[in-house]
Amino acid sequence: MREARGFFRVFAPGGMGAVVSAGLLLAITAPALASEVSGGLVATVGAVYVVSGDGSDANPGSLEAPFATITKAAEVVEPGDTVMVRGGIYRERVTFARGGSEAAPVTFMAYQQEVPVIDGEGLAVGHDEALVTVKEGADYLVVSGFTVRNSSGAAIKIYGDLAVVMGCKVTKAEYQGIQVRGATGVRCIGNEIWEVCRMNAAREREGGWPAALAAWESKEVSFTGNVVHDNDGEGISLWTGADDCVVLGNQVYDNWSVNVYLDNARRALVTANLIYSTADTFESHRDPAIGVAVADEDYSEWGDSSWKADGREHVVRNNIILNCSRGISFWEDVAGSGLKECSFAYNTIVGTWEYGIRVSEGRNSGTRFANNIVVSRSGETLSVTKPGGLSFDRNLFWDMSGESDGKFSWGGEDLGFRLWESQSHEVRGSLWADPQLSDPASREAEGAKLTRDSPAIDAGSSAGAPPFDYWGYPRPADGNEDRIRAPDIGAHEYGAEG
Ligand SMILES: [Ca+2]
Ligand SMILES: [Ca+2]
Repeated sequence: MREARGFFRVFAPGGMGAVVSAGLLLAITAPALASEVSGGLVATVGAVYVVSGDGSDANPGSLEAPFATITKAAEVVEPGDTVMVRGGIYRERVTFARGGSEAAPVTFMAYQQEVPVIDGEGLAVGHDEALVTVKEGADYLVVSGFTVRNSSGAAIKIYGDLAVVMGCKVTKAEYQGIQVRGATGVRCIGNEIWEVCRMNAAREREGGWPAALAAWESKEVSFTGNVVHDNDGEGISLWTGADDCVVLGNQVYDNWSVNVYLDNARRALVTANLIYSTADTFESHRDPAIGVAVADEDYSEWGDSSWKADGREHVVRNNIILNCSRGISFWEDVAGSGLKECSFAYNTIVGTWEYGIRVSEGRNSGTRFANNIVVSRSGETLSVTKPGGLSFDRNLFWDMSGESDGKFSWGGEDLGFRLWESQSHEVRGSLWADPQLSDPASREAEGAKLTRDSPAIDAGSSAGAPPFDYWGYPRPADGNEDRIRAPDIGAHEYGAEG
C-alpha cells in the first residue's frame, strides 16, 4: 500500500533504520556481525547477545554460550545493542527497563526464522499489569518477531517513547493485547493480535472491556499493518488523551464491541484500513461490531476532575468497511460532546446491518461526510438524530435489499433519499445509485473495487481529495479513459493502478 510506504519514509526513519539493521542481522551469524559492524556497515550497533532456552544466565550471552532468559539480556543491554532470541518457550515476565537512543536503539528480535515464545502460563500477572512491559524511560526499544501469549493481565504494555513493536503474534490475554500508555512516537507495525480481552470471553459484559490494540494518554503513536481480529473487546482504540495518532493499513475484523474506536482522542488519522465482519448470523446486540465509532465517553466518574469531552479533528478516509452493523457511528455519551471539525471521506462502506452512517445526537460542528460510498443491506442507509454542524457532499448511497429510495432518518423524520437530498441545505450532490462494485458480498478489499460502468467514477469532488486511493494508487486518474480526470467516490480510484 503506497500510502503506508510513504508513511514509513516520512515518519519512521529511526525505526526503519533499526529494522534495516535487523535485516542485516538476519543475513549473517552473530559472531560475524561484530566485525561487519566494526567495518562500518552500521555505525551505531553495539554488542550482540544471544538468548536460548538451553543457555545459562552465567554465560557471556554469545551464540556458543547464550543467556537462558530474556530478562538477563534486558538487564545488561546498552544503547545500540542487539539481542537475538532463539526459538522456544520462555516462561518469564519480561520487563524492559533499559532503552537506547535515536542513533543507537536497543533491539530484541527473533533469531533468524526461529520463533521465541514468551508464555505467561502459570505466571501471576495482575489485571493492570502485562506479561511484557516496556518501562517509562526505556526509549528507542525495538521488539520484533516474538509470540506473546497466555497472560492473566495484558500481553504487552509500552510506556517508553519511540518504541517499535513489530512482527509479533499476540494472543490469549485476559486484558489488552498491546497497550501504549503515556508514551510518544510508539509504532506497532505488522503484528497479529487475536483472542485477547478474554475477560469478556462470554461476551456478556455491559461495559468495561479493554481493547486489543490501544493508545492511551499518548501522542504520535502509529498502528500500521496490524491484523487485529476475534477479540472480546474493541479492536483498535485511540483512547482518552491519544492525540495525533495514526491507524493505517490495518486489517480489523470480528472484534466484539467496535472494530476501530476513537474515544476522547484528538486529530486521529484513520486511513487505508480494511474493516469487516465475516459472519452473516449474529449472537448478540453488538454482533457484528461497528466499523469506525467515535465518542467521548464520560470518565469523570473515575476521579479524573480534568476530564472533558474532547474528540475532534479526526480524518477517516480511504477505508473499506464491509458487513458491519454500522459503517461509521457517533454517539453522544455526555452533553457537549460531538463530531467537531472531523472529515469522513472516500470510504467505501458496504453491507451494513443497521445504518451505513449513524450520528446520534451530539453538539456537532464543521464535520463533513464527503465522497463516501454507502451501501446498506437493511434498508436503513443513514440516521442523523440532530441535524446541524454536519455536511454531506457527493456521497453515493445504495441499498442491497432492493429499496427504491432508502431510509434516511433525519432529525426524527424518516425520509427517502430524494426528499432528504432536496430538503436539507447541508446536503449537496449525493447520488442514489448502484455503485457496481466488483463483488459486494466479498470480505476482501478487492470486492470493493469499482467496475467500468460505475456511477462513482469521476463523480467525486476534488476538494480535500487524498492523493492516493486505498491501494496507494494516485488519485485522481482517468481510469475509464473518457478524458475526465476527476476523483472517484469511495476508496478505489478506478483504473489508477494502470
Ligand atoms: Ca477518476
Ligand atoms: Ca475519467
